[in-house]
Amino acid sequence: MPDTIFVLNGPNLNLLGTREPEIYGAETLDDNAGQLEDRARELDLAIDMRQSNHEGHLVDWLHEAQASGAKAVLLNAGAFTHTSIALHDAIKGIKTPVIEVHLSNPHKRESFRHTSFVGQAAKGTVAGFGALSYVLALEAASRI
Ligand code: CA2
Repeated sequence: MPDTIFVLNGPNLNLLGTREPEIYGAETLDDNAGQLEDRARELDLAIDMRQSNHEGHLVDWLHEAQASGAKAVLLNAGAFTHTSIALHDAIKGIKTPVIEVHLSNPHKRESFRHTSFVGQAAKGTVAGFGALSYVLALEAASRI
């Protein structure tokens, strides 16, 4: 039975591929999931990929990751990254390692994206490589 990695995506990431391709790439979230599944199979891992526009769902899923024995969580919390103490506390509240993921590099963007409450609690961060950020984070998850 392969270990499972939760891949949690926050608000507006369901719109990927429809707007702002210069920032987020032209691929949809499903395209990204497909790429990730391919690499996961090679690493003998299973992916459980979800998206929600609701902060509480992401909190519940972080708790579920621990309860279900997932090996790690890849978390792109979208704009909640920069606002959510609840996600910060949820990450600190579980033992499952959480890797922060971003398509863009928030540090190259507006100053309001420079603070990450997720990153301050996460094991590490991969950002700025588009869909490849998720794959690189999966590599990290497979080694920790
Ligand atoms: O770069 C990332 O992955 C972000 O987490 C994406 C968030 C942004 O608020 C973070 O600062 C960085 C935004 C996701 C919204 O994605 C859209 C995609 C297409 C059209 C509209 C929004």
